[in-house]
Amino acid sequence: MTTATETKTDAFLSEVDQFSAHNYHPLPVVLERGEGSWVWDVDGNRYLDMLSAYSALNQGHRHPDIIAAAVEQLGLLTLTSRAFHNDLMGPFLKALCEATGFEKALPMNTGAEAVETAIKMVRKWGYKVKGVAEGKAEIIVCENNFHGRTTTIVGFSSEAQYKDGFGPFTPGFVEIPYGDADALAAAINENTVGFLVEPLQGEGGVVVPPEGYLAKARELCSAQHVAFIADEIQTGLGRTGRLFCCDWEGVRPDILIVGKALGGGVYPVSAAISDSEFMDVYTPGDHGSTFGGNPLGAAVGLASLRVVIEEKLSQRSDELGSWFMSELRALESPHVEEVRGQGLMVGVVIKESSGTARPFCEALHARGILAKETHHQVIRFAPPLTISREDLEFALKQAREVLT
Ligand code: IF1
Repeated sequence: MTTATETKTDAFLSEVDQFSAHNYHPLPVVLERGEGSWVWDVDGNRYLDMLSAYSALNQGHRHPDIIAAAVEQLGLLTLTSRAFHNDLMGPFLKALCEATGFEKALPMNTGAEAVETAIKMVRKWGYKVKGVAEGKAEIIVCENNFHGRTTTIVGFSSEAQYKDGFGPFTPGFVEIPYGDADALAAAINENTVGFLVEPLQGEGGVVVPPEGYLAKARELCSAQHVAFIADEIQTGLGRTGRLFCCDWEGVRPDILIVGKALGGGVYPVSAAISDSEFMDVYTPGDHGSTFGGNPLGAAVGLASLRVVIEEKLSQRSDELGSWFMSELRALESPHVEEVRGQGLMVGVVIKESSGTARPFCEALHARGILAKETHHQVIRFAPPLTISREDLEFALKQAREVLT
């Protein structure tokens, strides 16, 4: 029951507390509407969204072109399953291949499914093409990685909590330190089929690897016949100031994984993308998804991709991100250890002596800015790439008050 002093927010929070699994610790804000970079809560407060659903909203909330494409498709056909064809999947995958420069794409829904798609693809490629002995395939992954929440994926996480209580895990993964090309060189052996890496670690705390790392890793993989698999689910589609973060070092992966913003914040759309050498290991019955490649997702994916390209969101991200980061650095906050990132993927690292990042996020919330901490010490700023300079100035003003 809602009493006079109880807000609508309080009522929603207690309902969720009662009926939802307790697998999250969100900020106590209940949103009911969004437009562009702004969201409104159930009590009428307005906030600037500086998280954009962990980069799934690069195009902003309810981008008109994406909504129009979704609405049009809702009036025609939404799901066929892959037992039949639909007339949107082809155009969507063609556009995706053209934008990324690959020959083929396999559509899924969530990021974790696309990662699993890449894992299965590279294992089968290892056995059928590279000639690895049955059951011996190894995939090298990085410490501090985040690739999703399936049992296989959490099995190669270095974060104790992600695995605790969820074993036994899938074997065949080897962990090396992130950003260390020598460690990669040392870890590769005749059973290595792939190297799975985030070109910039998001959940790991917005960790930018040393310059030249991706190019060096690419070289090592090419020399040893190991597939370079880039998880660009969070870094892709303009987030870091290039269409893909690997573009910063002119690196073309063998398998590119995209998700999040491919669905424009409207619908889950992901894909594993590669040339035929890898994709063609899949034969009918090997892999699939009820919803992957469905016409609604394809229409949304096509529109989402177009918006990123036509509105030059990579360039916006690069320009606004550079400016935003330099302004944050210029604050010279006594609480800030470091400001790091690429494009509009920015991490503000709070000094241990100043506590954790959480109270800073709460203070920002109170000032109309939604941001979320990651790895205790890092405030992550990742607004929609469509954000205006004025709105980013507002965020900066609030950050200044909270940090200094
Ligand atoms: C949550 C984190 C971010 C990802 C990369 C694959 C996936 C993700 C590089 C899986 C997903 C999400 C998951 C989401 C919050 C978010 C997140 F904090 F959990 F780690 F962004 F940093 N590869 N990241 O970042 O994609 O299956 O979720 O579609 O609440 O778990 P998914």
